[in-house]
Amino acid sequence: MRIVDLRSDTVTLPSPAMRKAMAEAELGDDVFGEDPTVNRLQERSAERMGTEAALFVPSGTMANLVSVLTHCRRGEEVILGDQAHMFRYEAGSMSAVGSIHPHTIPNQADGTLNPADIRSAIRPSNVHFPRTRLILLENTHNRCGGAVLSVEYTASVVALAREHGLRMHLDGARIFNAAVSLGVDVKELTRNIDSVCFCLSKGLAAPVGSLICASKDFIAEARRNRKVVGGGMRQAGILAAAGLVAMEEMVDRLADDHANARKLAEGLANISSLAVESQPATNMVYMRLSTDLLSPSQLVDRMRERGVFFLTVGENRFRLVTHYGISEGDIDFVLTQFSECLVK
Ligand code: TLP
Repeated sequence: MRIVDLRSDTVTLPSPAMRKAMAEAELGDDVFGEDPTVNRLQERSAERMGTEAALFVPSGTMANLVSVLTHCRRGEEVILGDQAHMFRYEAGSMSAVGSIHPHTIPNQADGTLNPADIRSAIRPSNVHFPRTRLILLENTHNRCGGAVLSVEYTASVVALAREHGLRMHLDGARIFNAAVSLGVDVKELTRNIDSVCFCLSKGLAAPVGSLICASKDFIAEARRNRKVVGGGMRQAGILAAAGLVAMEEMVDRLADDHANARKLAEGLANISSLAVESQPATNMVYMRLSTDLLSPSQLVDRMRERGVFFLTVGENRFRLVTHYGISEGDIDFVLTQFSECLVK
């Protein structure tokens, strides 16, 4: 049976070139800093992001947690969007592990935080209040439709942070999708940000891993915090090898995923019982069911029987993600299945 899995770009499988690189990777003990392949990946990542150094960690969740632990002490505060992945989907890690206080403000539909909201969230010095330490942005913004934050917007929030003596962290799990969508070098989107993390295991299709990119001093401290949360890996070069291939070979092709997402959104918008939220800027399509002839869970189940997988991410809200494993032909197949399921 034909399966088209649109649940996430995390379901991507490594390319043949990645498997070959993994099999042949030069290895060492990375906790001693002696894995040459990990070291190469870290150097290459820092170069790409325009930072002094980088650190390989097992997941995007750990990349965000280790970054926030490195910026903030107990009781300090992070300003972030109420739709931020780190707030909604990372098991409350900053408070669970770090005793760090999340201060949420509303995300706008385009994934931005309103500068006026950021300003009013910054705490004055007062013994009653937590100390504000960090502002966190997410680019692309997952729950805001895979939206892209622009170079100008990002720079304006960096300037605001500087004005108030605050630090900036960017959850750039899909920062390469943003750069490809805007047609800019990724460094434009990370300029002057204190810490940026990105994932190898989403659209870039490597099996495991994320990078934290920042100054040398920050990375030295982050290495300690990675150890605290058990993220020090040994012969991790076997994973880093796939990551190096991902960075070389998988970035430009993200444009194909974006084109497939647009095609999917256009096709779904033509089906009267579906309401697509907006034209996708990257690889995510969000939609709702606009009929009560069947329930949201029935739609998911019936489409699953037809070989089309996607996620429910709200009461009547679905997410469909294009990626390396999805071809243009798969999009045609998916559209046919939706039409048949909803028309019959
Ligand atoms: N997002 C996943 C899961 O939440 C399901 C997905 O399928 O989109 N930041 C952002 C913006 C993310 O979207 C994710 C993963 C993470 C961080 C965490 O990365 P991992 O899964 O590697 O811990």
